[in-house]
Amino acid sequence: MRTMSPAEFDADAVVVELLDGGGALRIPGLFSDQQVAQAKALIESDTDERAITGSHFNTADDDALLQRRVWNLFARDQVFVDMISDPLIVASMQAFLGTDFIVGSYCASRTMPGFGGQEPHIDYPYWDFHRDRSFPARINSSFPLNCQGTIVIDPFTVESGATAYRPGTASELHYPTADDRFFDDYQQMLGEPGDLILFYGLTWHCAMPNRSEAGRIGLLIEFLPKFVTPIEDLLTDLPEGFLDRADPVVRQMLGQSYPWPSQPPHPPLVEA
Ligand SMILES: O=C(O)CCC(=O)C(=O)O
Repeated sequence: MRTMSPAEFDADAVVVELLDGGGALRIPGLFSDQQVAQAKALIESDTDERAITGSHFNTADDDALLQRRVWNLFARDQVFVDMISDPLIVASMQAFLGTDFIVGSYCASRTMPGFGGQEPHIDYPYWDFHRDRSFPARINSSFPLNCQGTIVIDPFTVESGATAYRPGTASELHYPTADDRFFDDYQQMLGEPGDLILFYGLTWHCAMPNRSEAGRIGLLIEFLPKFVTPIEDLLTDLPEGFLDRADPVVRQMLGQSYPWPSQPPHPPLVEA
């Protein structure tokens, strides 16, 4: 996986790496120790043994207990809003998905010791591409409809189950099957707390088993072009007045700059 330090950041080079290179890229040390510690404390508290008896965890489902998620981090705390608004993230997504990109999902995933790993997959909006006839004719990988971001909170190591991926698989739109023998040939997105990893969601990937003694937290972001419907309802649980107080880029991420569907007369967008 290519590493690009914040000092050598180049948004056009990010695009080339995601589309024409291996499909994944790491920007080390983007977030401060303080941000990481704050995020970690909040997610650990939301996913500790007491919290998982709460309504959104299905305690009858072992997988859900071993991969614990906290959804809609916009609504959780300002630290998460600050992290997703990092200028290097914004510049990367503007270059990759267009200036009016939006966020489709922003959650934390904490895999616990004993977690068995995920099936290899590709991400929304392609995640049911195994039903390929439900997609438009001749859909292809020539331009992106998704970018995934992982903010590393706990060390992403081989032992803790850093995300596995098969470099180069984004060049062809194909949902991985057993015949692709993903686990015969993969690399892992290793990272340190505070790193950002970007990858194109067409790249075959999955969370790996957590064989360490500790939880492994990553903040998982899904970015989309302006016209793709988000997978997660990010608006309903926002605190009162959140959108009025939010920075323009956060409002844009939450779809507030895109006026359609609308009531007639349908507004044309005017260049700002
Ligand atoms: O947590 C990971 O390593 C990857 C997560 C992922 O791909 C997913 O939840 O769809």
